[in-house]
Amino acid sequence: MPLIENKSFSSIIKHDELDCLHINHPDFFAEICLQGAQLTQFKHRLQGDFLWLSPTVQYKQGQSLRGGVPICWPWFGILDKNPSSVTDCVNGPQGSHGFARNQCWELSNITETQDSVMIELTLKHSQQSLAVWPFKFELTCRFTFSEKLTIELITQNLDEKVFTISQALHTYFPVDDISTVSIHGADSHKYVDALDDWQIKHQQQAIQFNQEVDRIYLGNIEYKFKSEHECFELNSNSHSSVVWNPWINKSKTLSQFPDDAYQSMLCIENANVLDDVITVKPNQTHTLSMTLIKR
Ligand code: TA6
Repeated sequence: MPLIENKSFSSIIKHDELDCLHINHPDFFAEICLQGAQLTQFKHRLQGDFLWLSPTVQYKQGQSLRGGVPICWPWFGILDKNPSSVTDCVNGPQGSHGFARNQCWELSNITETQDSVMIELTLKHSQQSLAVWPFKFELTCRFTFSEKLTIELITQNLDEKVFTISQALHTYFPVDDISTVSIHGADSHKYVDALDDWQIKHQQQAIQFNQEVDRIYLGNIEYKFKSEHECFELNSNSHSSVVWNPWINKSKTLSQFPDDAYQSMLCIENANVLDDVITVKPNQTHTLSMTLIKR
């Protein structure tokens, strides 16, 4: 892989069945699996872990890893729960969260500086993808690592037809103890409760956890929550997001997930879903971006 040669901080290693990019910068460490362009670890010298990764994670071909930032594209969640503009683009019944997270992406750019590393991975249409989703596309994920984390998911329509997608950066965060976490920023926003017949509700105050939570929040939200005496701040350009913790019963059904792991993680997923789905015209692009800061 010529791109990786003569790089100061970046190298390719193998975890079980998967090739992973390791970034060993003096200030931070990051790991990205080429499968799914899935960021699995980002740890800063001073600020610690930005992400949660399952202690029982498996590096197997064709199977998303539990943790880090899975990329859900070109549909989010259960396909049939999407607007018809999204489901009409998909051939036949398909699994949750699209196919991008299970495909092998190409490493397309590495830029290293004294203070940061920028990595780009790219996924293009294939015979396999065209059978499921009959559109030509180029999907690029750009990671910028420094004292913060920025991720940009760029969809380019290479087809003659318009298409509509739902998508999410499905980020797993580490927490000391889920029962003590309060997530701020969503106060007074509407949300769809995926666990209560998809009813629309209003978030009164901070989001707290004493049961399974699986909610789609509407509008643009700047999330903040505390863990390990540090404050996580998550911003995005999207107008929908998902907050999820599986709690006790759902945890027992999840792959690569110890029964008690719900106590030390939560997901906040910057997304384009429901009324916020994205229609991309031929030769146009759309970028879903997020920035994660720890203070
Ligand atoms: O984003 C929340 C969610 O849709 C949950 O309902 C749960 O299914 C989670 O994603 C994980 O999905 P996965 O397919 O990665 O196990």
